[in-house]
Amino acid sequence: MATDSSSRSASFLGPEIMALGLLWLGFTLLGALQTQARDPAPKLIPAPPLDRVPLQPDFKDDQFQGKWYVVGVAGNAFKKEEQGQFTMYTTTYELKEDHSYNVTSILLRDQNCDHWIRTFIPSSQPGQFNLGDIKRYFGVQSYIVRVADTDYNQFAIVFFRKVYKNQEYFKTTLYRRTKELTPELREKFISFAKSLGLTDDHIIFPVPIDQCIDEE
Ligand code: DBS
Ligand code: DBH
Ligand code: DBH
Repeated sequence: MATDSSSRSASFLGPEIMALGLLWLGFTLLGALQTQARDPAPKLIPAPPLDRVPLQPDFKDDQFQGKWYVVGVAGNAFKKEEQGQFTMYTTTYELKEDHSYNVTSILLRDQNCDHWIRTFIPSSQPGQFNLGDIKRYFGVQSYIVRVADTDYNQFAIVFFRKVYKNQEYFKTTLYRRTKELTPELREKFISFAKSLGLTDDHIIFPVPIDQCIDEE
C-alpha cells in the first residue's frame, strides 16, 4: 500500500531528519506570516465577473474618439475621505490605422501637467479592449477596458479591471464632453457604481479645474 511505503521511508530517514524537516516548515511558515505583516494585501471589494458588466451594443470606435473629461471615478481602491481634493483630468482617444486607440490622459500633478499615454487594443467584442504592451507596466498582469454605456457626444461610462501584483483592482469612470455634470448623469453613475458592488464612499466627483485640461 502506498501509505505503508511512505511511512516506512519516513521512519527510515530517522527522527533527526524529521525534526529538521519540521523546523524548516516552521521557519517557512513564520517567514510567510512576516512577509504578510510587512506587506499586507489590501482588502478590496471583489471585481464583478466581466459578463455581468454591461457592454455598449453596436460600439462605434470612430464616434468614441476625441477628448473626454473625467467627471466621475469610482473603484475598489478609491476612497473619498483618503483621496483629498481629486481634480478633474481628461482622456483623449485617437484611432490608429489598425483600430487600436492611442489613449492620452492629462492630469494636474504638483503644478505640472502629466501626460499618461497608452494603447488600447480591441478584443473580439467591440467596445472591449486590452492594454497594449503590458510588459511595460511592471506588476500589471492583465488589464481590460470595457465601454459600458455611451451616447458618443455627451457621456460615456467605462469599466476598467486590472490585476496588479496578484491583486484585482477595478474602477469605472464617467466621461463627459464638457466639464459639467447633470444631476441625471450623476445619479446614473452612482447607480452603475453600486451595481458593481461599490458604495458611496468609493465614488468621487472630481473638482473642475482650468489648468492642463483646457488645451487643444
Ligand atoms: O487604471 C486602473 C484600472 C486603475 O488605476 C485602477 C483600477 C483599474 C485602480 O484601482 N487604481 C488605483 C490603484 O492603483 C489608483 O489609486 O489609481
Ligand atoms: O497616471 C495614471 O496612472 C493614470 C492616469 C489616468 C491612470 O492609471 C489612469 C488614468 O488609468
Ligand atoms: O502601474 C500602474 O499604475 C498602471 C499600469 C497600467 C496603471 O495605473 C494603469 C495601467 O492604469
